[in-house]
Formats: sequence, C-alpha cells, structure tokens
Amino acid sequence: MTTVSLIGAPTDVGASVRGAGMGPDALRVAGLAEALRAHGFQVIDRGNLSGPPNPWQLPVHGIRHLPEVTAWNRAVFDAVATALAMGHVPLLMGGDHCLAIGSISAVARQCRQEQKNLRVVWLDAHTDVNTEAISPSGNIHGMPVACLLGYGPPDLVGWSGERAALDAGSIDFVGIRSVDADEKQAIRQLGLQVFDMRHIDEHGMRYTMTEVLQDVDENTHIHVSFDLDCLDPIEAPGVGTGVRGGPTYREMQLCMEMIADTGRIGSIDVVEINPALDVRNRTAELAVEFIRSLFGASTLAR
Ligand code: 5AB
Ligand code: MN
Ligand code: MN
Ligand code: MN
Repeated sequence: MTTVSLIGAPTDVGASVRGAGMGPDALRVAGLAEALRAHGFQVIDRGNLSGPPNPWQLPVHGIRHLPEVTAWNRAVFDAVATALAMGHVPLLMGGDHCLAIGSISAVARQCRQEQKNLRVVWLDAHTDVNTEAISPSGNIHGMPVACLLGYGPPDLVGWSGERAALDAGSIDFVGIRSVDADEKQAIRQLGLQVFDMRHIDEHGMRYTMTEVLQDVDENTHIHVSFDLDCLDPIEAPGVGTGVRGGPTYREMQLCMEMIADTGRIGSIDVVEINPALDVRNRTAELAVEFIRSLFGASTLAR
C-alpha cells in the first residue's frame, strides 16, 4: 500500500507577498488527508516544519532572505529525504515555491541512489528560472529551477550531491505564460522544454501531456511541482502572483489524470496557496481535487 507523507512548510520567505505560510493548514482544512485516505492510501501527516520568521527585507546582492530561505529548505530537504528513505511518497505542503529547492534536491539524491530516472513536471504560470543576477524582484520563489540546474547562490546549489540536481532535459514546464526578459534568454541557452499556454492552445492539453510523458518508463520517478498559480485566477484566486489565461479546470484535471495513468508519481510539491488572498478556501479545495486526480481518482477510470 502506498503511504503518503504530508510535510507542512508554513513559510513565505521566498515570496513577493505575505500569506503563503498559511498554505499547509488551508490544505488540511480542505481535507487533503481525508481525500487521499478515502482513495485507499495510507496518509501520515508529519505536521509542520519550523524555521525562521519572514524578516521582510529588501534584496541584498539581488536576493531576498537568503539565510531564511536556506534554513527552510534545509528542513524540507531532511524531511523529504526521510520520507523517501522510508519508501513513502512525500507531499510537500508549501509555503512558497522556493521550497522546491530542498524538496527536489532530496528527490534527485534518492533517485541517483536507486538509479531511477527522475522527471520533473513543473506546473506553473512562471518558469522560476531567474538567478540573483537577472531576477527583477530578488524573490527566491522565482529562482528554484535555476538553483536545481546548478545556477544560483552557492548556499542553494549542490544539495543533491551534484552541482546540478537536474539536467535541463529532465524537467518539463506546463502552463507557462509569464517569463521575464532575461529569463527567456536563460531558457533558450539551457534548452529547457517549455509547454507554454500558446502550445496548449494550439495542440491541446492531451497532446501536450503526451509529449511531456513520452519517455516515462517503469524505472521513472515523476516529481510534480504544482504551483497553484498555474491555474487561471478565475478558478484559483488564492495566489500571490496570479496571471490570467491559465488552463481551465478540465484541462488541469486531464493533465493530472494523464500523469496518474503512468503510475509513476513519486513525490509532489503543492505550493503558493495564499489563504490571505483566497475566497472561502476555494484554492486549497481545488488543490485537493487535483491531487486526488494525480493519485488516480478520476471519474470512471478506476
Ligand atoms: B512563482 C517573477 N518572475 O522572478 C520573479 O509564483 C515572478 O513561484 C516569480 O512561480 C513567480 O519575481 C514565482 C516576476
Ligand atoms: Mn512557481
Ligand atoms: Mn508561479
Ligand atoms: Mn521532455
């Protein structure tokens, strides 16, 4: 039986607005554990990690809150590594998206130990591939992918045991519609696979996910990093950096269902839910619906 380990990381140290630190409890109130149990999984809620408060300072050398982001990610790295070592599926409840640095670094290390192929599916309106040299804001939630590819402040790079936790070919982005000018150049230089909203408009979510999942095999570990701002803000208003023009409810369900069909989901981040901006916990409830589908709870398939 699959055991899902829920790990709360209640912080917004990497974000541009306050509030994402309330994400883990919003997901609990929305019934995340109960929904997964009802679907036949064993669920262990590990409670919340602890870390430093948000000092709310201006960028220093192009980056905000580096010591605090580092401390939170250390805690996330350890908790995710522990869950994986026990054979559990870690589900990181953020918190802002900077936490993917610790989470995916731990996943990458475990996959190397087990000689598994890691594929990361990055569901987001943004590509989060800024560095401190090019970020327009200094907010580290816009930089996790760069750090995981080996580019960023030394404090946040190399945690998996290799300089790059990921190579460019092992991450696919879905739902993208907001990329900064210098970030675009970085994407081209790195050769990242970005399935942006234009691609989804033209080819549909079904074909897009076929492309994303084409090289998944029995030895693949899929990590889904789910930033709720991937959705259209009409559906998901409780996010700090919403951008209109995202996938519809059904398109996102299909995306989750197609990932579920592979049977290779191994770890998940659910990040950037901001209850302070939400409407009656709608965004957390939506997240729970999509996570159920990611675990295979679609309408008639099973
Ligand atoms: B999120 C922006 N590109 O770097 C930046 O929500 C926004 O984790 C980043 O995707 C959004 O500050 C980060 C303008
Ligand atoms: Mn993000
Ligand atoms: Mn985003
Ligand atoms: Mn690919």
